[in-house]
Amino acid sequence: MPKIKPGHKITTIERHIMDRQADLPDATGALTSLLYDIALAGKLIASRTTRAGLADILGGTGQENIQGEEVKKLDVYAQKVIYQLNDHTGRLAAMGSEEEDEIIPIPDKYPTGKYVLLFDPLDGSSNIDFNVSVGTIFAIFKRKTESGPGTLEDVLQKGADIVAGGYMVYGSSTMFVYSTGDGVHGFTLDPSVGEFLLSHPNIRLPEKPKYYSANQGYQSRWTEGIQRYTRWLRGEEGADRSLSLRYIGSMIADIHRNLLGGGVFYYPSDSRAPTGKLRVLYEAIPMSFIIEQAGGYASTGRSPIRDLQPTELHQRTPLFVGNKDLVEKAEEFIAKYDKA
Ligand code: AHM
Repeated sequence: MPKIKPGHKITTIERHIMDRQADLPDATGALTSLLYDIALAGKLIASRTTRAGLADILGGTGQENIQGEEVKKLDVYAQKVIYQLNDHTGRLAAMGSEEEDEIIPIPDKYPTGKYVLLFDPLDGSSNIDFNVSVGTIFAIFKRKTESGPGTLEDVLQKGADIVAGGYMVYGSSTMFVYSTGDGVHGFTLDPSVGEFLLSHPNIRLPEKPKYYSANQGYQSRWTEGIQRYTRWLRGEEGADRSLSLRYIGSMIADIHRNLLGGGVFYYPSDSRAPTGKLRVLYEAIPMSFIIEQAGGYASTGRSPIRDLQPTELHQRTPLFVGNKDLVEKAEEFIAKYDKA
């Protein structure tokens, strides 16, 4: 696991992002500032999630979001923080959030910019009441239209076109993990000074994976291909190794662990959810980008996530993400046993 050695120089997230900007001759600083504001949102959200058991913010708001799931109060807070830090900066043409049914426009009184920001403000929020790690996921694209308010065309982009993405995980420590296409870098929040410090430079998936992560409670709903694949991961079906099962049920935490320990996370389609559960734009694309930048691979089970062209804001997809050989094996089982 890549970790900073004692005595290594201390790099703040601001320094790290700025150093990367210096390598790009035509950079205007907009992306740098955007990433920095996302990190700031992460600090604000972390300060609430770590006090979730103390404040009167647990439980639902009584509203339902577009997915029909109960909205937790911390989701609402996280959504507001990210929006308010980004609506007026002139860097964005529009935003999209898992918590909002429509594209989020930039208010008329503020200028628009060249990027769009898509985010899941608090992934895994059904776990908050149980003190389980949750997180924020984000994806940044360049707008497609020339100017004016951002449109659906600007936000419905393929993973292959992502400019930057990553996540913040609010766990035993808060981490910010991001990529701008030159590898994956992880920072740990030092809460005593409020700074994200580089703790995991150039993260690469370990070559020998340890874990497989899926909700095996749904096994009876899975196709034959997925059931056989799962048995293969457990050392059956002709496999020459077996992996340990780890499933938190909070995607960021599951994928983050597998990023550092090696493994595969999958949330397939099943007889009740024919398109899977996870959202293309807010979950699959950014998490797949991180894993691929760390040397892994992400697939729908039949084709690369990065080639998937979303046609709806809240589109869902089956997702297989992790070490390349493990994800390719899923594609093999699906191609062999499941009808397209
Ligand atoms: P959410 O948007 O309600 O937070 O749902 C997304 C979460 C993921 O973090 C996680 O991987 C998955 O739902 C768990 O689903 P399940 O409980 O069906 O295993």
